[in-house]
Amino acid sequence: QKNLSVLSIEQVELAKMLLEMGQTHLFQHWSEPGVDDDDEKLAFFDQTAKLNSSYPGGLSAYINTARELLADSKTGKNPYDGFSPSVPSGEVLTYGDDTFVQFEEAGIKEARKAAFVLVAGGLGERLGYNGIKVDLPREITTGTCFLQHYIESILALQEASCSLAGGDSQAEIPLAIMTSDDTHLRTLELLEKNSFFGMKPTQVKLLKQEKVACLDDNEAHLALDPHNKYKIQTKPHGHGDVHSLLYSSGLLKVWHDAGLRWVLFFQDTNGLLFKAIPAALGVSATKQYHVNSLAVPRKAKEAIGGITKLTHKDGRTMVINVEYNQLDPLLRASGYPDGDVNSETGYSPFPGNINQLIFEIGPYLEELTKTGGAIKEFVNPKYKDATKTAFKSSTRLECMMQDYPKTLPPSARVGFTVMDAWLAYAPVKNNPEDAAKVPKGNPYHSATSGEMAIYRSHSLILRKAGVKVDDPVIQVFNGQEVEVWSRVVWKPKWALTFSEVKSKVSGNCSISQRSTMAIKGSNIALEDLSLDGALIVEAVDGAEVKVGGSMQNKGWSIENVDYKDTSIPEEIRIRGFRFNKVEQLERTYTEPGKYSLTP
Ligand code: UGB
Repeated sequence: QKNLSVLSIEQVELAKMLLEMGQTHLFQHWSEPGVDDDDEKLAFFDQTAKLNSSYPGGLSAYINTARELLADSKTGKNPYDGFSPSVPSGEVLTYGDDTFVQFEEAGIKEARKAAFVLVAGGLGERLGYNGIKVDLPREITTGTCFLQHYIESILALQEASCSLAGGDSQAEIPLAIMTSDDTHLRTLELLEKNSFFGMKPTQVKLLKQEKVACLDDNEAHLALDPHNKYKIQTKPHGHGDVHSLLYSSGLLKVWHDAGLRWVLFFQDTNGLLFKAIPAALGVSATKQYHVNSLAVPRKAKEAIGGITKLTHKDGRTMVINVEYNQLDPLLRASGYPDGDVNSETGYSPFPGNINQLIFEIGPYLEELTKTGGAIKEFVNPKYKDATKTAFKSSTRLECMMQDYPKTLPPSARVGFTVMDAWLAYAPVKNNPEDAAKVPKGNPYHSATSGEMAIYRSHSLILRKAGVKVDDPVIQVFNGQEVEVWSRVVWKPKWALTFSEVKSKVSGNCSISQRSTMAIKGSNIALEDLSLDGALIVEAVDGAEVKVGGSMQNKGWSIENVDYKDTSIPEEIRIRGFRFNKVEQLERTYTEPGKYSLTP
């Protein structure tokens, strides 16, 4: 039998601290020391040590903050007390104009000094998908999953940036992925099974976030696990953990010492994000922003945070994301009786935060050295009744990565960049049932809309580059009415920027609405192509392919599927459609050389 005498001094000190902080209930059911000192009790000490070390300031700081926040919540204190909201001004970009093209160029130049951080610790409860979200296909024309697309985008940026720097730069853009117990193993498996989708394994670092202790009441008594009374119940702390992890793992310092200048944060299921990265990074570099948040026009009450300027009575101001459930009450309490409403533009005057953040590494590391990566937290207890004395179930502190600027001094350069939603934002967050209930005109943020948005974006970009792309038709899938454009997709290495797209399209090109086109290769040029059907072209690096002429075939038709039909794989039925691949022209070029593909 094991004995509690094996405990380290730190573990004993930690237990003393818990007793002093009013947490005796954690031990009350324990037998005398020396009796029944079994594995469960030892595991309790291991767990508390872990909870203590993974939280900046340790468990005592966690309990103190929890008491303060729970007291504020009980009295109904407004977290924005003393602040009044107003519409901030930021960089508003128009896709394809000269300014946009210049920003894209500046961004590509900077990319080799960037590191990417994907926050992928969330289970996606709103989507209700059984797997990890980064394993979902971004679109089913090629079947490429989100993680593969993200990695291919970063590799394409790396290559474009290095060749702009003269080709002699060997920069590798690092990718860190924040996982959690819910996603870690499956993320690692996905990467390993697919040889890291072409990245060097050393280029990718997984940082696992830990859950935090649950709280039973307003006194911040830590909650015991209902199934194991020698274990503290834990729940996720939120994506804000990414800052303390980058700091405590030492990774941020490694990047800084390697001369990197930017860190870009992004979320698990936005299939359009990388269309916005070059220009947004260009804005950061040109405007020398310490913090740059990407935003899109936002419909009032849409479930994404609003970027807001907050001015305090004492004169302090900050530009910050105000979460969707707080923006409306804040406005109502500040002299806007109608709350969050659309203006004459049809959108809320507060741009929508898409949680794509670009930080300059130097000032970021300096700040984290002071804070250890701790950022402002919040608590959201569900009370049993209006006396607010008891909770329906245990709660915990939470934090969001976009709250980082809240602790910055006024001298920090915090800006934001607004881009068209059709270009930059198509998250997959809602299950079909909830998406079908979204008020008409507001985005569904579902697997259906997420995929259709990719086709729309590619079609619109081609149109801007001079290709005649037919208008979309309206169709209903899983109860959601969406625009169906030609199913056009290309690999990131084909084109990252508008200039690159334009350089690969020439003459009179046209694509009919019923067409499908997948371009999988970097050197594929479209010249006088008229497509009415399905065309799939793949080419290795070094193969130069010219595609042109009038191509017609039966193509791929779209079939409705019902999300309730469990005979169909989940990743398909959540989008409400699949393709019937009747006929296509498909060519794969495996050897370097010059080729011409005509009907
Ligand atoms: N995530 C983690 O990595 N760990 C966690 O503990 C939790 C989440 P959600 P949310 O873009 O539409 C955000 O749940 O938090 C990852 C912004 O706060 O999809 O409801 C998770 O894996 C909001 O302002 O989103 O809302 C995922 O990649 C708005 O911008 C990411 O964090 C909204 O996103 C986001 O998690 C949006």
